[in-house]
Amino acid sequence: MFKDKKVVFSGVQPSGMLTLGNYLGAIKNFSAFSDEYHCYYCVVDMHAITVRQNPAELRRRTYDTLALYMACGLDPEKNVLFVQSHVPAHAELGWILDCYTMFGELSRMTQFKDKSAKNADNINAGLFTYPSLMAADILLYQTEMVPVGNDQKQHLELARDIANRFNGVYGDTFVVPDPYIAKTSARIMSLAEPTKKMSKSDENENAVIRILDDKDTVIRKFKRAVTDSGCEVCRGEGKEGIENLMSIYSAVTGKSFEDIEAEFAGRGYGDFKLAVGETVADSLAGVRSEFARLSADKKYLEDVMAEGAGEAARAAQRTMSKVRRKLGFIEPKRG
Ligand code: AQP
Repeated sequence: MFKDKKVVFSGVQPSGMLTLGNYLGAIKNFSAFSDEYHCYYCVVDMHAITVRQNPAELRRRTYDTLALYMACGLDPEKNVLFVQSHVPAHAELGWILDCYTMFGELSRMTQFKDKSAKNADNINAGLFTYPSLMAADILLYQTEMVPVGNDQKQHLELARDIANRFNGVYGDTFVVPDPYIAKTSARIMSLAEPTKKMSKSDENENAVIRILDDKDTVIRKFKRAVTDSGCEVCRGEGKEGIENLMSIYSAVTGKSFEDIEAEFAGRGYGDFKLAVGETVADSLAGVRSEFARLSADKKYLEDVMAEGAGEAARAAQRTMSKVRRKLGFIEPKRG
């Protein structure tokens, strides 16, 4: 499929119905790379089980996430779309990289601290070593660039450190990846608590816009969004709620913050919230209808998964042969 192109890799966990944060911070940017790069986009189900999942829901969300990738514009002819657990090399390299990742480094990861606080009864080893599996996901494909939201920046820096450490011991093995972080949509905040990131696993439905929410729901959630007691649409101390809505509106329309301030000068929050709601809902309408079409065809989704896993596994094997050789493992004879 690809020749002489640099590699892009990214993934999304099927840990809930995807949010506007996942869309604007990550998926919406994926298709921009499809022509110039070899793109691997993965549904990272192995990461999702670091938090307890209902098996039937995990299975359904894995299909749904793949369908959403395509509904958001990822053409399986131009991108390798696959499911992480279908390519066992992720787990294999994940273990190897665990042995090149320091306890102190993992202890400093803010996502581990946040998720341990949220899941105090299930602080498992996988939650702790999540970043070395994520490094494996990326390094397996000799990835140059990783489009992610701002919350993944720290994990990506660790992936770079792990790659450099391994390369330092064994000589050039892995490409050292760079993050690609969109400017205005890098961190979409919760509509209920605008100092907190919008997360798909948030239990408060009013805090989260789901990509598949219908128009009325989107508008209702934006109308309820927590703001402040003022009325001016602008950034400033204590205006995190309005700033979040401005970032969302800017990401969807391409307008600058100055243009948005001018457009809503003297019009109050009600008007602004309605405009954000309508604009977001309209921008997602095409994704919703395409998702409905694709998700009805399970056989097609399974064909895409199988094709993607085959292609990904071949690329992953090239890296694994190199890694095994460098480590001193005996390459197994293939029968
Ligand atoms: N609020 C956000 N703003 C911008 N980008 C975001 N991303 C997530 N939330 C926001 C980006 O979406 C991609 C996929 O995320 P993930 O599935 O790997 O897990 P996450 O970062 O932990 O996302 P969630 O929604 O918060 O999931 P849960 O609730 O399961 O933990 C990543 O590129 C991420 O940066």
